Amino acid sequence: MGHTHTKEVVHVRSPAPPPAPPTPMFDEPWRKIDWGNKEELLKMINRYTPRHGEKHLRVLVYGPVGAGKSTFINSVTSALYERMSNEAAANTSDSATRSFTLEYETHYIFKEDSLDETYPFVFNDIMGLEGGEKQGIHPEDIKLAMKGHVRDGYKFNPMSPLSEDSKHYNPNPTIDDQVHVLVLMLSANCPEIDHSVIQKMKEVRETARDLGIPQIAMGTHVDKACPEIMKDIKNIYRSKSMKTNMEEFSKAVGVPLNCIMGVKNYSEETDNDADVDTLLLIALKHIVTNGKDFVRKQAHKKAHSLEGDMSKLNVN
Ligand SMILES: Nc1nc2c(ncn2[C@@H]2O[C@H](COP(=O)(O)OP(=O)(O)OP(=O)(O)O)[C@@H](O)[C@H]2O)c(=O)[nH]1
Ligand SMILES: [Mg+2]
Repeated sequence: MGHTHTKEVVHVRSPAPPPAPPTPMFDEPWRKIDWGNKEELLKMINRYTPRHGEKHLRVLVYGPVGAGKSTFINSVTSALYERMSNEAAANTSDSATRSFTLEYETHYIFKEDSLDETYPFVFNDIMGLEGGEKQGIHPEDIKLAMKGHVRDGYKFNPMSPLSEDSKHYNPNPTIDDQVHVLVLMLSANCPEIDHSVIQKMKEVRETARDLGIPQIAMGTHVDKACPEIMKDIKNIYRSKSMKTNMEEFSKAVGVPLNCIMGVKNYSEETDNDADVDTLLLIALKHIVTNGKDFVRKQAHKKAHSLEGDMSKLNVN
């Protein structure tokens, strides 16, 4: 019997990629969230009724291009409605470098099943901040908006701020035209912010401080910032990278850590998620309580200065 030679076939496979290192996580979350407490949050939000002469609280949302400002307004509305809402036009791409929102617009949130009743808070959406002198919203326009000088429909011009002779300039803003809460929105998935954008934010924050307007910051895109958060949003305050991210964010923009909140906006979902809603409603609750305190303080100050004026009148 002769030898038969069988050819050995060797399958060459590319080596398996090394397993990804585990994402470092805290055993206990560094910030406690009462998941599944939506009803209580909704009650607290609904408890606010305007009582110092204001019709509503005005919330101004600002931040770099693509941070999720317009999507946040939609997401908060979706959390209140418990169904998706797309009130503010948001970008379909999350890697845009130019602002998608170009006009000043006030978003009213109608109560479900009501034709004309709205929630006592409104959101103003604006153009995104961009690096460089001639791009993105002019920081002066954000300051004018805070003081209530900007009318809806104003198309932002990166080259120059709104001028007093424009039809969109409101020379006599009322308490309802003024901003009561300033919300800075940054993507937690964007490791570096352009130096000139930081500078512009600083300018805006200083004006808000001088006007006494409360400031809150939000870290969006948390799902994209950490795989464990992507798997389960309840890991948001267990992820070590997220905490580092928020601490760096706090240092870079000068907002204390306890004024920064993480949120995941609705970007591709068709249905609500109770945990995503919880984070959005916690953010809204902070916005409303801060705005309420500010309006009360303003009313108190005004009453006291009037009292002072009256006593001067009595003396003379
Ligand atoms: N995965 C994820 N995507 C988000 C989140 N927030 C926003 N996005 C997406 O990011 C993109 C930009 O969102 P926008 O809301 O248009 O951002 P913006 O801040 O209004 O941007 P400008 O108007 O251009 O300044 C959109 O494609 C959103 O769907 C988030 O929390 N998670
Ligand atoms: Mg926008």
